[in-house]
This record gives sequence, structure tokens and C-alpha cells, in this order.
Amino acid sequence: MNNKIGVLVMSYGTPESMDGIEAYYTHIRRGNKPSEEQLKELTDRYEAIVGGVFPLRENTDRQVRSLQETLNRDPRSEGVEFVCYQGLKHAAPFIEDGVEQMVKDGIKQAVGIVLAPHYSVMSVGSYIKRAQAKADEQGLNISFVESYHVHPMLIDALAKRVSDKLDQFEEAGALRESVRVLFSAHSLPERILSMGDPYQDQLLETSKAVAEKANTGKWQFTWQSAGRTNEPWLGPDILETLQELNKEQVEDVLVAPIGFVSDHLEVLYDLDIEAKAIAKEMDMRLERTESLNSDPLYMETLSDCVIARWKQG
Ligand code: FEC
Repeated sequence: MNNKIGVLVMSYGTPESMDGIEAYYTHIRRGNKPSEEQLKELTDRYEAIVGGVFPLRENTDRQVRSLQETLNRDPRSEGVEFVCYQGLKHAAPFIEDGVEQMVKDGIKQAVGIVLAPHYSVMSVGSYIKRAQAKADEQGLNISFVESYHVHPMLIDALAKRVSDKLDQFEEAGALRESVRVLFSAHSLPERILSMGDPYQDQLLETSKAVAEKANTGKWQFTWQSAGRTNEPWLGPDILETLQELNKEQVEDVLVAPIGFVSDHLEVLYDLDIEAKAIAKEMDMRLERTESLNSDPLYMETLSDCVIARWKQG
């Protein structure tokens, strides 16, 4: 009898090299090629982060390996073997490739999870839709973890990161309660609100739980990395928020990008380069919490959710 349980670990995906940026961007734009100008702008951003390498790929690889180890170490997994497969949204191996590989390997039962803690029909929902469609086509029995935004181990891991940075502000002479903590996440089109989407509420729940645990002073939530499309996106964007904080004479700001779990373009460029440059112009000290990447607590969070979902059948 096959005692293997497949785990489809889904993540955004990133190009494999500078030559792959156009195909990647075209995929994000649902088959529409970007203009020369748009392509140059995105290429310049990748070049600015770490000179043309793509940290998300290595981070995802490491997370997937580490999750598999964590799952198989758990006493609840005795008698079965969890095997993790990667499925990326916008790059190879695509979500569909991951499902197909499981079936080729003789997997009959699987659980899917996304490396993003908050559910929106436009984010996690679209990963699940694609995986389910491929699984149905291939006859694979798969269930999904939809969100894990207030899992106690996730909150612990995030709160520790916030608290460590607040300690550093204090060591540099700032009052802990005078540091404004900004929780941030990827913006989405405003129309998700009229669809009753849980994304915004889940992000606020995570922010509140982390702020309480880390004993922050004042905190607020802000959006970041809105897409370059014609429709309105959820705001305020972090760049506007920083301008507002400057008017309030806030001098110390800590941004905690709780909507993301890895170092990648949206953190390393949008926060570390773009937002920091604006803050510098205003003489504001802006720091960012470290990304979770393969933090053991994050791996335990994912593992616990996968095992719980598998036990539910
Ligand atoms: O480091 C990397 O190579 C990848 C960084 C990256 C992450 C990421 C996460 C999310 N996105 C979400 C939604 C959208 C929507 C659009 C959109 C567009 C882009 C573009 C790039 C990009 N995203 Fe992304 N996203 C990352 C990168 N994203 C590059 C295209 C250029 C640009 O607009 O900057 C708009 C698509 C459209 O045209 O219709 C919507 C959401 C997340 C967080 C959840 C998740 O990880 O799935 C939501 C990382």
C-alpha cells in the first residue's frame, strides 16, 4: 500500500534568470506582453535588489525542503510519509506541474497549502482553483489549507521579529512607544471589498495579534506594492502613509510586512529601496522586520496546518 501523502506547496514564483523576466511578466498579465517600458522598469527593479538574482526561488526551495522535514518529524505523521511538491503561480514548476508530478509518482491523497497566510479570492483562492482543476482532471484527491493568519506559532514568530527590532530602536536611543509600527501587505483591487473578501479583515486580525504580543505602542495597517493597472487598488499605500506620519512628526517607523513570508522583490525593492528612500528624504528612520523565510516556527505553522487538514480527510 502507498503510504505517501503529497503536499502541494504553492508560491508566487519568480523568473529563473534575467532572460526569463518577459515570460514571467506576461504570465502575470494573463498572456499580455508588457510594453518595452514596463519590461525595463521591472528589469531595473530586479537589478536593483541584488544585481540580477532572484531570491524568492532559493527561499521557496528551502521552505519546501524544510517543511517536508518538519512534517515527517511530527509524531502525528507516524505510518505515513509526507512528500512535498512545489507548484508556482507564475513560473515553472507551475501549480499544474506539481499536481501532475504527484500523480506520476503514484500519490493518491494530497493536501495543498500556499506560502501566504491570508486568504483572498484573488490570491490564495486562485492558487486553489488551479490546483483543484488539475487534480480533478488527474483523479487526485486533494484538500486545502485556506489560511493560517492567526496560528499561534505564526503570531509568535512575527511578534518576535517586531519585538527584536523595537529593542534595536531602544538601543539607538528611541522610546519604544514612540516607534510607529506599520503592518503591511500586498494591495489588491478595491473591488474585493464589495465581494465580501476576507483578505483585509484577516490582515487586521494578524496585525492586532502581533501588536498585542510584541507590546508595541501605536500601530497601523497600510498597503504596499499595488499593481500598475487602471482600476483603483486598496490604499493608503505605504508611501502615502509615510508622508502622513511625517506630518504627524513621527520620526521612527518599523514596517512589518506580515502579508509576505519571504525575501523577494516586494520587500527588498518596494520597502528596502523605495520606501526607505522616501523616509530618508524626510529624515525619518525606517526599519523593516526580517522575513520569515524558513524560520522553524513558520515551518511548524505550515506543518501543523497540513497535518490538521490531512487528519480531517
Ligand atoms: O520576487 C519576485 O520575483 C516576485 C515578487 C512578487 C510577490 C508577489 C506577491 C503578490 N502579488 C499579488 C497580487 C498581484 C496582482 C498583480 C500583481 C503584479 C505583480 C507584478 C510583479 C509581482 N506582482 Fe504580485 N507579487 C510579486 C511580483 N501582483 C513583478 C507585475 C508588475 C507590478 O505590477 O509590479 C497585478 C496583475 C495584473 O496585472 O492583473 C493582483 C498578491 C501577492 C501576495 C500573495 C502571494 O504571494 O500570492 C496578492 C511575492
